[in-house]
Amino acid sequence: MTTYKIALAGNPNTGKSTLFNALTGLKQHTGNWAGKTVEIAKGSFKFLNDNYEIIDLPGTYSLYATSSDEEVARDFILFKKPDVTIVVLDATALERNLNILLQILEITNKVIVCINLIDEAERKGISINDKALADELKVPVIKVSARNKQGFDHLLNTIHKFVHGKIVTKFYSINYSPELEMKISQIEPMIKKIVGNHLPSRWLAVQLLDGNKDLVERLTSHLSHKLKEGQNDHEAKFTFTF
Ligand SMILES: Nc1nc2c(ncn2[C@@H]2O[C@H](COP(=O)(O)OP(=O)(O)O)[C@@H](O)[C@H]2O)c(=O)[nH]1
Ligand SMILES: [Mg+2]
Repeated sequence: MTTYKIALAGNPNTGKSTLFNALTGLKQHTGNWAGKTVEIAKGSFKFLNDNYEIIDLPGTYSLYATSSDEEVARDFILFKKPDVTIVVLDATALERNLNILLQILEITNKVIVCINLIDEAERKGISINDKALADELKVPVIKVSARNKQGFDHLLNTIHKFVHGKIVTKFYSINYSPELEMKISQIEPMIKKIVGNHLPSRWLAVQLLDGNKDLVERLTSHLSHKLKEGQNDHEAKFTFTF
């Protein structure tokens, strides 16, 4: 039985924990992210002969890592490389939720969008064109109500297809200004030489151009740790303490 890793990410109050609880039931526990006071819940469930380990990341409005919550959410997606990151959006405030979605789509190409609180949206007369969003972003978009377990079959089957390679998605490239795009095209190949396909080189290029010093330090320690240990896997440094 293969175990796949799923991360739940999104703004606070979008129903991530409700979805997490509905999927995992009692198979869950909480712990702190290594060296941080940020609490994360971890749980598991089985579906069609596969085992899933699911992490309820702290809710954040961005991934700029200006708070511990944002740093933990970003580092998990970046270094733990979940097989799927489910970005949970609030159907009643979709526009406000798109910022975090785009940021995540620049960091990982393994995204399923889950539009939650669909019951509440329907009650308010809001209808969501999930197909248009899926076409635009080129990732699966599933409408659910975590509270009523509505849309779960669709969600679980999509996760199954995703981890078995039957759905393949790409990074979403935001087109920046010509000046920025030129700089990106100059430094991205150099970054790619160092990180290969392990880390998202275009996103890293943008972060470096943005002067994200914290990330440079993080990467330096990540890469030097990797060299020291002689390992090509990113597990050791970023662990949970339970
Ligand atoms: N109507 C409705 N409320 C929901 C749904 N999912 C979550 N909620 C409610 O939304 C609030 C925030 O949910 P929570 O899971 O704590 O969000 P989190 O901050 O993203 O973990 C709670 O009051 C939930 O009961 C849903 O599908 N429909
Ligand atoms: Mg929560």
